[in-house]
Amino acid sequence: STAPDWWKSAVVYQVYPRSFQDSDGDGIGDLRGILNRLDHLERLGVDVVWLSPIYRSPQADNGYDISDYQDIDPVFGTLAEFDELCAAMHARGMKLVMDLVVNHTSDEHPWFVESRSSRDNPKRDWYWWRPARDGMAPGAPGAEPTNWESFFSGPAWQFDEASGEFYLHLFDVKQPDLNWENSEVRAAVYEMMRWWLDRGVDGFRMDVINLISKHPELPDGPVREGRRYGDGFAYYAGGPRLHEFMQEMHREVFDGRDGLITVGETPGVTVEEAQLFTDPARREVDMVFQFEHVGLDHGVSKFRPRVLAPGELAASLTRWQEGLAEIGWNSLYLSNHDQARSVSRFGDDGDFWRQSATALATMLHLQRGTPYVYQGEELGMTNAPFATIEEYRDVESLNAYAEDVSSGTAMADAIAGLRAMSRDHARTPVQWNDSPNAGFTTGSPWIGINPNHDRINAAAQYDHPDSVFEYYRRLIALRHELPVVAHGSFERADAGHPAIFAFERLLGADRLLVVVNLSGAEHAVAFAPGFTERWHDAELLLTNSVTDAPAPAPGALLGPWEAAVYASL
Ligand code: ISL
Repeated sequence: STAPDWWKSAVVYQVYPRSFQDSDGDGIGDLRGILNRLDHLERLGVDVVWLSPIYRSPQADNGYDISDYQDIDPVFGTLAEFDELCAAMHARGMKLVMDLVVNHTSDEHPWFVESRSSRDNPKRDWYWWRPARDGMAPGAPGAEPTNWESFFSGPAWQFDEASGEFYLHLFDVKQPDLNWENSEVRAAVYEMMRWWLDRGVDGFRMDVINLISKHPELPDGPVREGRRYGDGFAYYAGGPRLHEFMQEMHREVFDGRDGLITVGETPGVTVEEAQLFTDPARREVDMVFQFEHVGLDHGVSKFRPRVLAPGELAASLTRWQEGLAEIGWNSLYLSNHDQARSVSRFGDDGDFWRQSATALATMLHLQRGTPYVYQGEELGMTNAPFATIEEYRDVESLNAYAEDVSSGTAMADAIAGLRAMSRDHARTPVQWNDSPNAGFTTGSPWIGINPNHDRINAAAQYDHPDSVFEYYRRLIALRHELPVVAHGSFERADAGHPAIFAFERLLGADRLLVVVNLSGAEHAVAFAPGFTERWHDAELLLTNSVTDAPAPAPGALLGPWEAAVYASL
């Protein structure tokens, strides 16, 4: 579709290529593997496929550390295979979105190799180089130019012996931050983006795009109790030139091109900032990934999670629905390659596995915004049962564990943190069937396959009306069929108990009522007086349960993780 806001009725599917499908037996997923699985995506009915990074990379952060933006990493394939994949997706009516990782490069990118080669290299200023603090010896504690902590533990600065200065890396030491203050950096990035669009891609998911403008004075951040390093977030996120850069990118790259979709990944973004990013009049991006709901269960840190109170998740999502109702647009997601599996984290992957996976999907897909399905979510894939540190692969997890252990945390507590929150839960291979390697590879998989693939897998779910997969299919079809799903307003409805998330979607005379029990206990529904009367002529459009109640009856009991959607169309 070429309507300017076609993406409002679209569903995006995220592929993490390393874990999707291996075609050559090296144990790592690849482009030909994706090509071989396009039937799955077409059957599900998604409109857009976003590929996590496949560019040439030393793979220090699984491809989020890029050493050549205009080539494919040999582990994934070749440019010719990429073109084949892109054409095959287009032939099936699907669009292809690339991951754009331009807050940082790999330290092996030629730009950085040049930049670090000497202080007077012309590319020195393409990255953030600073001397040690106040003439301190570079190895002395606190000699880093700022006290900022890296996202992946330890300081955000690395000393370079040869040139005698530190460089900034908000993520891994192999991910130096680009200096967007330098207009040559920006021009090089825009040129690369145009090259991909000319090649046929349909848009970008922009990695940590709210970090590209830093406060030029690089002030120290507050040090929380018990922490060694400071929190520089206020100075490296949402910086003074952020929206200038976004608008410049739009002018230089997107103006005059149709049918694209752009989504900014923006950790820590507020509703007000999200409006600035996504107000169409400002010409920045179509939507952003906000992080409020995936931070709710963080305790003193990500790896010390807390249990959510009933209603907390719904309250947060409601705030964003209301916050972007008039200006901007939401992206809707519960999982991605950085988050634990949603059914394990927000649902119940034991007794109520199918019921809670479908309840969460109902809640998400029927909100206003563009839904994102992360590979395996449509099968109800769960967290991995990894019990030892040797089973984990992710740099964030390994660093957090090492820091925990070196600071005296009991090993069992450190492992418990990973068991709940590691990014690796999202990265175990997609479970295609019940064969020993789940149909993912004929070789030895780069990360363990979840043993529950004997029970949770695609082959067991296709065409089974009660499966998680078929339920996702119906939800996706509803967005395509009913304009009220894509374009209706969102009105929260009070259903009595805080564990029940109920809302209406309204578009002209078309109305939907979504009622979801986000708990494993039965609750009575108690709508406000008059509400039930308004819905007495409704039809039951979809449910994950056996109920056949034609309309939401007052006092009706909603079973554990029961979801029901009523329509008056
Ligand atoms: O998962 C996180 C750590 O707890 C997030 O803070 C994550 O690092 C943040 O959302 C940024 O993520 C993106 O950029 C990272 C990369 O490691 C992630 O995979 C990517 O999604 C650096 O490129």
